[in-house]
Amino acid sequence: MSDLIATSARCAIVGMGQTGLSLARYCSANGLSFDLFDSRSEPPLAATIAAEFPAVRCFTGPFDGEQLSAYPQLLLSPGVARSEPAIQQALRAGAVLSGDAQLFFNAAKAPVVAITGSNGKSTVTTLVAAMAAAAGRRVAVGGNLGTPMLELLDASVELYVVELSSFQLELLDDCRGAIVALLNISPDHMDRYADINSYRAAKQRIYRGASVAVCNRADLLTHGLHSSGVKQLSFGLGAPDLGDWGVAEVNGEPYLHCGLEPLLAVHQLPLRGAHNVANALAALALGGAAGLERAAMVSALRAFKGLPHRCELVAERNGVVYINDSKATNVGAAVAALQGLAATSGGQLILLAGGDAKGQQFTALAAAASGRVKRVALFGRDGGQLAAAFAQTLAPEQISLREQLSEAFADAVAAAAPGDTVLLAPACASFDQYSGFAARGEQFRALVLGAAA
Ligand code: UMA
Ligand code: ADP
Repeated sequence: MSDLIATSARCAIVGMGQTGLSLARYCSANGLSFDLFDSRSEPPLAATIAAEFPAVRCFTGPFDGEQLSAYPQLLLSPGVARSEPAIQQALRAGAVLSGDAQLFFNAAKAPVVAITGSNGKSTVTTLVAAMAAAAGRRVAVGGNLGTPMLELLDASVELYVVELSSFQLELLDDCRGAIVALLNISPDHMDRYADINSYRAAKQRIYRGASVAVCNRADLLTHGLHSSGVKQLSFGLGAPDLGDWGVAEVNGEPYLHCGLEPLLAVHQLPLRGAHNVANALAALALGGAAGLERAAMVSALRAFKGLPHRCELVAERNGVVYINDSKATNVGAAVAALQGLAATSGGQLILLAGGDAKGQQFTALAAAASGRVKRVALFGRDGGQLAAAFAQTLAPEQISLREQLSEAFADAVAAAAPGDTVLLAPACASFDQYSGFAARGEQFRALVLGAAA
C-alpha cells in the first residue's frame, strides 16, 4: 500500500544494506519508530546503522516469521524477496508490505522520470540526468543505479531521475504521475522469479499511475495496458510515427528522429552499438516528455561516452583490443555486446564469460557466439553450465574452462592474434567471486594493463 499505515505503530525495516539505512533515516526524519532486521549474521552496514541509531533494535540472523508477524508494516529492501517464508507468514498475519520506491514516489515534490528494463537502465538513467543538467535543471539521480531513492529527496530538486529494478518494482503500487520507461525484457534474476511472466509482471508495475509511458516498439513484452489518461510514446530503431522516436535516413545517412524531425546523425553518437542507439532514443523520449529542450538533449548525447564496465574500451595491446563489459550480468546484455562488436570489429572475438548463472539458460548466448567468436574462455562457479551450452555450437578446442578470471584471461591472450577483440561479457552475476560487477571489471582492467598480481 502507498502510505505508512499508522504513524504510531512500529514498523520493521527488513534489510540492513544501503536501502535499509535510507529507510531508517527516512523513518527517523518522519518521526516513525522502527526496528531493523537482516537475515545475514553480519550485514554490511550494521556498524553504520548502530552508530547512527544507537537506540534502535537490530535483529540479525535467519528471519523469524512469528517475530515479523508482530509488525503491522514491513519495509522490505530489494534484496529480500516477498516469497521468503517469514515474509509470507507476516503477510498472512495481516502485515502490509512496502518498499523505498513507493515511499519515494509518495514524497517526491518535483516531477520524476523512472526507468526500468532488463538492460540499459543505468545508461538511460545517466543520459536523462545529463540531458536535464545540460538543460539547466537541478536534477537528482539514483535508485538501483546507486544512491537509494529516499536519499535523493530534497526540496531544491527540479527533476528526479531514478532507475528501478524488478525487485524494487515488486512493491510499487502507484508511481504518482511519473514519466516512465520499460526499455526491454529478457530473462534475468530467474533465481528469484518462477518464470519470465512473473519477472515481466514485476517490470510492468512501473506503468502503474504513470502520466507518460514509454515502451520499445521492437519488444512486445514492454508494451503495457494503460488507462485512457496515460500518454503513450515509443522508441525503436525503425522510422517513427509522429510524436514517437526512431531512426530514419536523411540523404542516405541514418539520423535519430522525433517523428519527421531529424535530431542527430547516428554516427555522431559517441556510444557504440545498436543497443545504445535504442538507449539514446529512449532517453530522448523521456527527456522530451519531461519538457527538456531538444538542443540540450542533443548536446548531452554528443558528450556522453558511456559508463564504465559497459562495453568499455580498456586498451589495445599488440594489435588486440580489450573490451570490459563486466556489467553484462545476463544473457541479453552479453548477446547485445557480441552482436554489436562482431559487426564493428574487423577481426575475431574471444569471449570471457562465467560467474553466478542466476538460474539462466545459455542457449541464446551459445547461438549468438556461433560464427562470431573464435574462442570462449570460461570461469567462475557456473562456468561448467556455460561450457555445456557452448558445446552445442562450438568445437571443443574453442572452449576452455577455468576457475579464476585470471586463468581464463591467460587462455584468451594466448589465443588472440592481432586484429582480434578480447571481450569480458560474463552473462552472469559476479557475486560468486567478487563484491560486484565493478570489482570484476577492475580486475580485468588490471590484467589487461599488466598490473594484476
Ligand atoms: N540480503 C540478505 N538478507 C537481508 C537483506 C539482504 O541476504 O536481510 C542480501 C540480498 O539478497 C542481496 C544483498 O543482501 O544479495 C543486498 O541486498 P539489499 O537489499 O540489502 O541491497 P542494498 O544494499 O539495499 O542495495 C539495493 C540494491 N541491491 C539489490 O537489489 C540486491 C542495489 O542494486 C541498489 O543500488 C541499492 O539498493 C540502492 O537503490 C544493486 C543490484 O545488484 C546494484 N541490483 C540488482 C541488479 O541491478 O541486477 C537488482
Ligand atoms: P542495467 O542498468 O539495466 O544493467 P546498463 O546500462 O548498466 O544497464 O548496461 C548493462 C549491460 O547491458 C551492459 O553490458 C551493456 O552493454 C548492455 N546493454 C545496455 N543497453 C542495452 C540494451 N538496450 N539492450 C541490450 N543490452 C544492453
